[in-house]
Amino acid sequence: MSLKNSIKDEAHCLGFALTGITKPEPPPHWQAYEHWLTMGRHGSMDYLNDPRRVDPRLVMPECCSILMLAMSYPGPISSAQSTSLRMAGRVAAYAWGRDYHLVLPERMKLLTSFIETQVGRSVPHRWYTDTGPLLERGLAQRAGLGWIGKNTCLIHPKTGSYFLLAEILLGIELEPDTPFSADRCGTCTRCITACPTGCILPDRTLDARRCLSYLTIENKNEIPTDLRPKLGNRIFGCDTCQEVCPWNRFANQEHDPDFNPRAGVPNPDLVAELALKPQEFNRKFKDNPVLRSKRRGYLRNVAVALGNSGDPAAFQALERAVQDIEPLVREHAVWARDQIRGPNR
Ligand code: B12
Ligand code: SF4
Ligand code: SF4
Repeated sequence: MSLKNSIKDEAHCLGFALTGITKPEPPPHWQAYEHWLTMGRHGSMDYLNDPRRVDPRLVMPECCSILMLAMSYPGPISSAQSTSLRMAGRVAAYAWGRDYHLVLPERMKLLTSFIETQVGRSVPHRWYTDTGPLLERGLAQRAGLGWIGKNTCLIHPKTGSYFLLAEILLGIELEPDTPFSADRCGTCTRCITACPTGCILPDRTLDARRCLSYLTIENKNEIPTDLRPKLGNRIFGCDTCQEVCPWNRFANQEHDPDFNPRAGVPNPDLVAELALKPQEFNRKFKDNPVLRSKRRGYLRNVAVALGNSGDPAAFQALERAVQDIEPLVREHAVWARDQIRGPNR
């Protein structure tokens, strides 16, 4: 078996659903990324403004090949989106289990050791999953993992889009795979119609400043008041543009067990979440992606979701949160309380 095929086989054994090789050249459509930055559509994510993102050789000059990898997580269609709770929140499916920033590097470490054993010497390498200055979707498309849909997600015809990307930059030559050149979106526009804030743009990018994933995770400050009602009961991330995608309906639902939903994470009781003390929050979300939003970001979102419920049963919990130790939580709790009782009483 060729080195490339044995690496791919090992990657599958380690839980990667998709694999592909590409060259360390600027990804296709990198101009779209530069235009996106110029328009300020990245919001406060200043780390994205990094010239290395358009050229992987600036990240690792001795890189000869990039091994692109994808690992599946359970899609919201497959399990726990239904709940009998009166006021339940909704957490994006990628964040139901163990944090992928922990899971994927562990597997890439094992894969790199395997590669070095096969080659018989140490191989210069770097691995990333969301953590490096690379345009992962563009590189994955060129490595043959799928196409970039109108919702801007990378989609594979059999695996759908509920997966996370990672890559190992390698100092060895491997034959590149054929890019995934087809566009399987066709005339479909479901994601554009379903997006609650209308932030999906016609050039396969989106205005992150209006995306609920950005507003509930990356944004560390106040959520603009006109967008708060759009959150509905989403308290961490948003899956809407993937949930409506027909390619996810028939996708293979196998996923890595590390991403199995943890009890109380996918659809938590909003009133209970708003009462989480700092230590309780840290304990509940240990090794889970929600931890990265910190208690103040998470409770900010929970308060907005309770306000959006319009349910008087949320009133007392919000009254308590108006006294929270975090100013960010207090401000959103005041807004949410006013959604329920009206502002002037
Ligand atoms: C910043 C960021 C975000 C931002 C902005 C997202 C965006 N669409 O730009 C926010 C916070 C909103 C976000 C949200 C989410 N994210 Co995010 N995010 C990133 C990050 C760190 C950078 C993306 C980026 O550079 N955006 C700028 C745009 C311009 O670049 P791009 O997304 O790569 O888009 C390409 C297309 O626009 C394409 N293009 C432009 N014009 C054209 C024209 C044609 C014809 C074609 C084919 C392509 C094309 O070129 C661009 C450059 O290659 C990546 C990791 C990484 N390092 O790449 C993860 C990443 C994209 N996110 C990921 C995930 C899982 C999510 C969420 C699903 C999480 C959630 N459930 O809430 C949502 C999905 C929202 C969505 N529809 O994109 C995964 C995506 C996996 C996949 N299957 O695609 C990634 C790859 C992380 C990872 N390692 O797995 N994310
Ligand atoms: S993640 Fe939600 S808000 Fe963001 S583009 Fe998709 S549907 Fe719209
Ligand atoms: S919902 Fe339709 S248009 Fe949007 S990404 Fe999926 S197939 Fe493409």
